[in-house]
Amino acid sequence: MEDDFLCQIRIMKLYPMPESQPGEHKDAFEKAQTTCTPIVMRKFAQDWPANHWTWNDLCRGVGTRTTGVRGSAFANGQSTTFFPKPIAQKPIAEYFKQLERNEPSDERLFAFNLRAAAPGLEHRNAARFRPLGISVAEIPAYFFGAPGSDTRIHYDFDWIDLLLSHFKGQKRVLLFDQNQNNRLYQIPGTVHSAVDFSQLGALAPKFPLLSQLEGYEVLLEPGDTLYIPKGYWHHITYVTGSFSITYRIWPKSFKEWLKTSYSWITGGSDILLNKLPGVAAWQARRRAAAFLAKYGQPL
Ligand SMILES: O=C(O)CCC(=O)C(=O)O
Repeated sequence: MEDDFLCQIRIMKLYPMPESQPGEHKDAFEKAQTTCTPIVMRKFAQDWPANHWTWNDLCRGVGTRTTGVRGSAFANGQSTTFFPKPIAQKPIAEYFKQLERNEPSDERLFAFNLRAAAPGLEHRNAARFRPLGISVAEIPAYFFGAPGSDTRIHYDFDWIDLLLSHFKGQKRVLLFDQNQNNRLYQIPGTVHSAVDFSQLGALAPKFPLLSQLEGYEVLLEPGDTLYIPKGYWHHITYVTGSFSITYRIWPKSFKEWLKTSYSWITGGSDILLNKLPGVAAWQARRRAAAFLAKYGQPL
């Protein structure tokens, strides 16, 4: 993983994420949101219940429930709303124990509803954002990962501001703004890049524009909250077994509401359409042709 990290900083230009310390968060966040610049608010979620759960609390909370764990598998040509498919079914507590032992693997829980799986734990945090002057949707979207697993680089299709609060171990996050779309080899009509960031060493010669890429890099520690402005690409590498929860900030203006609602409608139709026979393959062919026309190389 260290090699992967060194490889990323060698290939592209990565700046340290702007950050704020306790006591500075409100002003720093307001400025960040106004300028659409990311910021890591150190220790913002330090006092949240989730920051005090032990792996045992989590295991007890989920009891004997099982779930499908997802892998880091990277495949091109997926639809905009692509959701990684489970690679194995297993008892959730068994998976948490693997994370506690820091066993390297590809296994992740992506946008996982821990509130449904462990209803006895305290999941409500929306009110904790009020000091920042914002309101967030109380959706329990948790992200768990084993050391070495990664979340494919993408931006969220609903074009909304995100707050990622992190717990337990460490994860490394890279962020890139929308000016970097071409340098990231965005697959036309999707929120995905053609570049598998976990294989950069091998892939860099195939994607020369990566050398012009500029973005931010941060190592999240337990209790940190990262503000990811709408449209920012994110790539996440789990350094140790850890988890986060992401909150979506309700849009403030009518125009923003329209854009987010439109994205949900188009995203929802995309999911439904892709279930029809032949549609996913037809869309993949169209995207491959558009990619070839744009970058002069096959997807
Ligand atoms: O932390 C992760 O693994 C993924 C987070 C993410 O993609 C999101 O919050 O949109």
